[in-house]
Amino acid sequence: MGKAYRAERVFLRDESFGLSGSAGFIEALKTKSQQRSESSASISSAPDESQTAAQLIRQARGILVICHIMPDGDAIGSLLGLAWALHKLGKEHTLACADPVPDSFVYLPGSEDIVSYPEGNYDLVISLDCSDLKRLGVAYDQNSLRGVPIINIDHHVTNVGFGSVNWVDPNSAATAQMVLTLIERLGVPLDPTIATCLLNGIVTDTRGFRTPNTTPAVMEAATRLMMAGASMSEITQQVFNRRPLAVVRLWGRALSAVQLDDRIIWTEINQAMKHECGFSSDSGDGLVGFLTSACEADVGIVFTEKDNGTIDVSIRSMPGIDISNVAMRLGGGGHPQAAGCNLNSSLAEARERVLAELRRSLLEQAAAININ
Ligand SMILES: [Mn+2]
Repeated sequence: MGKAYRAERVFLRDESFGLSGSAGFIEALKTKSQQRSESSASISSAPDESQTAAQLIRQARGILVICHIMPDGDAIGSLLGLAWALHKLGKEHTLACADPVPDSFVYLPGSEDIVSYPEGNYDLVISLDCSDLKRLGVAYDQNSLRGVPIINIDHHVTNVGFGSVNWVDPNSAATAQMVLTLIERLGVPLDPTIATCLLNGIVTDTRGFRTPNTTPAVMEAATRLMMAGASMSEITQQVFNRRPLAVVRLWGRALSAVQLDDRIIWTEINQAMKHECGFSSDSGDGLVGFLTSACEADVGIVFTEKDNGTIDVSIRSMPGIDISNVAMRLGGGGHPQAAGCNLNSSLAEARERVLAELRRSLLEQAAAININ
């Protein structure tokens, strides 16, 4: 039994908090996080940043567009959606991502044009869906790009503002939603290709319109993209309903070894498991969401040993519990309910560090409600 368990029990037993069980605990955390997101709305960027971004793009001659390492559907969708718009504007551009495009997103037009090591002369860098410069990985070469202005377009609450222009909007459900605004500012008409890439970003980051940040504005953006020719059913089929047998087998192995303690559920994937299941890439996305669907858990974690020996940590939480700060303290980032980091350690060390940090954070969050 860890400290978080004991603290939560003491906390729930004290009726002065007016809570009557774990539902009350989550409700109280939810109110707290809503207050936080309301206050963060005032620091989110003014619409001016999108105008500045559009202006810089119009003036640029060679543009490097980059998304974060271990790209997800929003990173790839935003990258390609913007690329097709730049193509229509006749702008020279290169698309870069340090890691390969995951199998689920190879269907997006242009995915084969993304390179790991961009070569060329650029007078503008656009970073998409990335919360800090380190997460651009080898795709961003500090030496050759020294002095080149960076437009940082992102919706992560953990964004550190590393750009020359920082358009960071945590109220957007996906970076693709912001890229849609940018494309409209640039006056580029939508077409089915651009729309499919952007809708892919919105559908994946909202887990199929199921996350708490799925606002009417998100639905309105999705409607516009469908009206421009994107097929919701095809995207959903591609990104959620199909996976290789090797992945199904790997999930089976990982799920049979699942651990639960203090309403935290976790499992691990090591290199040997991947080899035995015939799994060849690093993309195990989706498992952590499934894990966190267990009624007995509030937080789910998957530890994956990558081919390069580092440990990828993927964390999800129930609405009302913020795990982005845990990921950030460990050098990663993300959203209140979906975050991650990459640790240079063994699987066992990563597990101890993350669980300790997470338990500390859950205690702090419980204490914050206690005070208010
Ligand atoms: Mn995103």
